[in-house]
Amino acid sequence: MTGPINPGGNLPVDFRIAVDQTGRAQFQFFADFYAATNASPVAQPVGSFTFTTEKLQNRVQGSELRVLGEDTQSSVLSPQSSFIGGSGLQSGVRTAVDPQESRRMAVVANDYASGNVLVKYTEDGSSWRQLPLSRTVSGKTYQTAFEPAAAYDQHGNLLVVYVLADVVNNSAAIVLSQKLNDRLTFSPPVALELHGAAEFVAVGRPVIAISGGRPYIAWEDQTLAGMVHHIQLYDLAARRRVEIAAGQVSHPTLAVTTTGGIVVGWNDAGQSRLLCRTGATSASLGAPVTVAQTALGYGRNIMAMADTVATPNLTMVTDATRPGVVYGTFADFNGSDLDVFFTRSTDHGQTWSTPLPVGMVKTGDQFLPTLTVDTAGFLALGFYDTRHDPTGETCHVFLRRSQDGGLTFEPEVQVTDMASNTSATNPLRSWAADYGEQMGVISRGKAGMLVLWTDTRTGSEEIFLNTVK
Ligand SMILES: [Ca+2]
Ligand SMILES: [Ca+2]
Repeated sequence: MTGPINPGGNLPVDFRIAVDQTGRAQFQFFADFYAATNASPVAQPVGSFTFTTEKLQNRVQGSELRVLGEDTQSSVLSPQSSFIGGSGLQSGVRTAVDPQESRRMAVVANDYASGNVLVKYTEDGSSWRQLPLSRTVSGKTYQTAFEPAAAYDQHGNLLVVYVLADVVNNSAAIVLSQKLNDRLTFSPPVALELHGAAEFVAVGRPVIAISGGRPYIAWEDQTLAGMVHHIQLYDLAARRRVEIAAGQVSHPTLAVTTTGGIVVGWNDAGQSRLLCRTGATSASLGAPVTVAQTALGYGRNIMAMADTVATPNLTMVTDATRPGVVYGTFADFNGSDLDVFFTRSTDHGQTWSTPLPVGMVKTGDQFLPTLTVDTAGFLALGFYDTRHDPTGETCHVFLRRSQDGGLTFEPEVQVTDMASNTSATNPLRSWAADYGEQMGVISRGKAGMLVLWTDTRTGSEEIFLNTVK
């Protein structure tokens, strides 16, 4: 461009860059500026500039670019507030965050009054939209939907897996529904495993993780005749289902690497050990290896949960900033109460470190842990904890964070300012699910963490949220 610049004046410069509609990755461009004076037509360099940008959404082609460093906005949310509430019980929260745009997040939970799975998602980190997912698959509408889990793929599409079941006739399905990046609604669910009433097969606890554009889903199923349990893995891109384990097995967890590698973990309750299988693809998974021995078996009764047992609840995640590293967390019985442990692998889950306790205080029961790692490599680990209650009946939620890949942890943070109670002393608790087996943590680098848990303070169990900087 050309134009006169008077002494002390300025000349606005603008330029346009076209971005592929599917391109969501960060990119940089470089510009060198030259100026020439009237006296000397030879251009002299003025300066070199580097711009780092990313495209926020695919919705409008070629617009909404922003310069990194301007992202000082963080979620403005009232602390200790109900996030997914309403009449009846809400629990079983899980979370997902878009790996390329951490302001795009989703929270999924059970809503027992309606029998629906609820999804609440945000595109900008501040305004949220909530909707129920369909209970109809293959022309049949089921009585209840529950146990959702969610993940974003590299295009920004949001995938949710959950269970559909008819209690009266034992028919059940594992289904998948997805919201495309630029849509407001979810697709009708498709069944990954479906059993009619006469089959007497129960399915549950689906988990989902996406790697290199390949969604993987794991779940457990159980033939009621003979009580044989299986851990199943479904490779959506290959349309391949793999039976991972059989026996007294439960609680699958799934971690994937950025290069497509898979780690599937589960509780081998019959042998009181946590196992995993790992491989470069779903067709090349190795033999089971031991993540940790436990003293919990399937689980153990604790005062804080009157109706369900505290299980190890193994959760595994990979760290995209540290190739080959996988983290695991689980609860175990120490002879008098429960503690939460952390273990890590540096070889894609082939071998695991000696588990170390996570809580800075081991008094009381620490249980139902969850673990997350963000794209900056910040690791956050949350759990329920009865330490403040000598009776072991009421719980708070605690959080610990590591910025060095789990080698050291920052001091723990108490997330809750009021205790919750799903012990026998609370007649308004969830008599079926207590806390619903899950809590949720989203880590967003230096923007902090969102912690979601099941809270009973209002007298009508619901999902609460707090932000931790
Ligand atoms: Ca303890
Ligand atoms: Ca409620």
